[in-house]
Amino acid sequence: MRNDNFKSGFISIVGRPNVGKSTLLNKILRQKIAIMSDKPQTTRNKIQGILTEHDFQAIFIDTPGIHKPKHKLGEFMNKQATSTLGEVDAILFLVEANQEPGAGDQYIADILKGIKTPIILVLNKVDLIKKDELLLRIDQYKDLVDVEEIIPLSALQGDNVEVLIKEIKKRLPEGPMFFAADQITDHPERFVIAELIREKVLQLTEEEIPHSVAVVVEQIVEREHTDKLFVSAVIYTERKSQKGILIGKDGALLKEVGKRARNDIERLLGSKIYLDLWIKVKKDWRNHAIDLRNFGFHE
Ligand code: GDP
Ligand code: K
Ligand code: MG
Repeated sequence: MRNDNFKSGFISIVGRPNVGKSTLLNKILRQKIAIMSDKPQTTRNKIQGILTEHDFQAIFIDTPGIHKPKHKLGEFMNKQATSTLGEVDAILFLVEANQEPGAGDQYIADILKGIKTPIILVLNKVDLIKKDELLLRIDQYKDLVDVEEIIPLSALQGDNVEVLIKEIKKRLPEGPMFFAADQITDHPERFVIAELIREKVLQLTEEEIPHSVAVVVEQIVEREHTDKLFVSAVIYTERKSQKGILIGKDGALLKEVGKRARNDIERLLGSKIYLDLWIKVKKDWRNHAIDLRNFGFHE
């Protein structure tokens, strides 16, 4: 790949809960992955998604503390948010076009006021309103904070998302490819979670089973109308007989694996989860390089 004039940089997406941040990110990343939650995380500046095109790479990062905290952590959280937002190349401030500005929007706007980073105001959910209503909303939102650009769009339907991507690209400085072109997230939790599940299988089985098992976490997604994260994983075995053993009498063994793993995963993610476990037979997976790569083993 030619690297002359390649651009790269970091983008924060902020907005109160349910304005459509996750939906927008999925759309920007062309729904290759469902994106993780904004549940409390120990890591700062968590990478949520990476968009790479031939001439740029935009890295979307999570901003800790941008949701109004319920406890007295307020000031500390605000400082964290402020320093992160000051370091990125652009901020997408998402609001809902079908509603007037509320206290949640104001809270975020107040944090943004002290920050020099260019802000793009994204009026999401325009599919829910009429055109004259949009003009009114633009008028109501434009004074919340100084913005460089106002982009009405529908994250759900994808309208105008390409325009937003162009605006993002404009604000990226020249820079290297930080991540491989096919990498869309840096989500080490996936691998840790897979290992936790495999560990429970090892605890609960004997003999040949442990060596013939591989675990792949397929999804870690936020579900609407629930606080739980939905985690789905597949336990691969090499033979049908092993699948039977792993399921156990009336499904008892698999249930126990799930129960133990769920506890650990909840602690890891700091969030309640729903764990969806499947067992699949994949003959000789250990001998197939391509499978190994899919399972997250790299030379
Ligand atoms: P987040 O909490 O900011 O990450 O919001 P989500 O992405 O989880 O979206 C919250 C809700 O708004 C979901 O039910 C989405 O389907 C819905 N939503 C997101 N974007 C749009 C949009 O452009 N139009 C409509 N009608 N609904 C949307
Ligand atoms: K949500
Ligand atoms: Mg979200």
